[in-house]
Amino acid sequence: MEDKAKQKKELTVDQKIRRRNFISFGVFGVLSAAAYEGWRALYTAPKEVSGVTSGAKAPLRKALNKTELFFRNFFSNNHLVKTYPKEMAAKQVRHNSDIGNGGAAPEDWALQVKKSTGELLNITIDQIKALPKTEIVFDFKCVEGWDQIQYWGGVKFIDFIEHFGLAKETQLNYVGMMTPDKKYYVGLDMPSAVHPQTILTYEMNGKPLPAKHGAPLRLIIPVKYGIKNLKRIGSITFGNNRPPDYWAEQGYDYYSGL
Ligand SMILES: Nc1nc2c(c(=O)[nH]1)N[C@H]1C(S)=C(S)[C@@H](COP(=O)(O)O)O[C@H]1N2
Ligand SMILES: [Mo]
Repeated sequence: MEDKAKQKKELTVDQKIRRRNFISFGVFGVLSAAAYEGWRALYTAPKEVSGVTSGAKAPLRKALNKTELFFRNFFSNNHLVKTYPKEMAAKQVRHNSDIGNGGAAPEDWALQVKKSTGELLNITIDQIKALPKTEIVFDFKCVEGWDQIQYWGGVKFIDFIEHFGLAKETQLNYVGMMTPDKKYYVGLDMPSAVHPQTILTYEMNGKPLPAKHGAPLRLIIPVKYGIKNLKRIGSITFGNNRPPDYWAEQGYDYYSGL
């Protein structure tokens, strides 16, 4: 009697296992079909046709555009470097190393920009000064351990980008900048380069930029340490690989963010 009952019970357990298996495989099948359908929907989705991102599948592009919007908002609203009133800016501005800084007079200077198509732009200082001016007073920090509140003026890098038709280049990961003699150079991640406080600078304390501070054009990038604030910019390039970086080659942090 007891044995039979036990046998019956075991059978029930066995049946239960079989039923579980059936359900598991059923669920697996349904999910697989759904995944396949999802993939097919994406595969057959129309490509985005407009502008710089044409070729990407539209639903994917939509997600990317969302991400971009998120970052734009993130940087413009939540990650601005602290600024100060002009009265607090140092009158005697500190001066540091001058690798690659100096050379031909501003009249003989031109900024060379290499587009992703390979096309070269030669931009004069007057063309840059004709764009809307932005000023900033912030705490400049050098990795050597000093900092100073300084007052700079120029054109926002993002305004420069838009004016000279370089929007497509901002889809790439990095910006590289070099002195005209290529002796000092920096690599910048794109989000920091297009940050609203990143400025191509031609004024200091409301006057033309002095030679020792990088005339006629230097970079002021408040989200980075001083080492990235290249004096006397000669060329600008864009790419997905890290551009060479003078101090990173000496073992300093490539990102050098604050
Ligand atoms: N061309 C060039 N840019 C440069 C440097 C340099 O040696 N050469 N030094 C960097 C460093 S380490 C700092 S702290 C700042 C100093 O800028 P300043 O001389 O205007 O204070 O410039 C940066 N940009
Ligand atoms: Mo520095």
